[in-house]
Amino acid sequence: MKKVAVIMGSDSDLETVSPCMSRLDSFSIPYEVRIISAHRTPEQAAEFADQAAGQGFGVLIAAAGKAAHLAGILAAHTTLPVIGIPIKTSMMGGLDSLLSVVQMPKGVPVACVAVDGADNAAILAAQILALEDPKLSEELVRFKADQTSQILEKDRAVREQYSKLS
Ligand code: RP5
Repeated sequence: MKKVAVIMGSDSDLETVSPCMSRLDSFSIPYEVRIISAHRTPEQAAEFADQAAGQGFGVLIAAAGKAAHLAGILAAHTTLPVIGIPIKTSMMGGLDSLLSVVQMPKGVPVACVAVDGADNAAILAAQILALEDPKLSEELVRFKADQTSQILEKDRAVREQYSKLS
């Protein structure tokens, strides 16, 4: 199976990004984690993306906050799919990061998950890799079915506990 790169702009993003690694673990997807900054280590960002396809990566996940250009700079240097995670910020609650990730110019797409959406980034990466991996595809079907069962059970419990029918 191809690897996922989980790249963050700063070690201050690590706690927010860690659910991404947990979810990739749950699907037994191999991954590498890096701290590479679009602004502080721009050469490393370009070099990583330039070489990623040749090094066995299938999807790049890029988490960054504020002027969050990491996903964009990676996407500029690869044809692999890039998923951006906008990180919540103290000043604008992550709206700054969200717009920086999502407003890519025509020709250089980045898939953007929710602010702090590390878990969804991993699930989306799994869905991309599953296109060429029937076993992973089956795991995703099971994952969705489990999720549905859990919500149905919560619905049953809340109806039982709170409904007043007379
Ligand atoms: C971005 O700026 C990082 O991705 C981080 O979310 C934010 C703040 O970085 P630090 O100043 O905490 O290193 O580049």
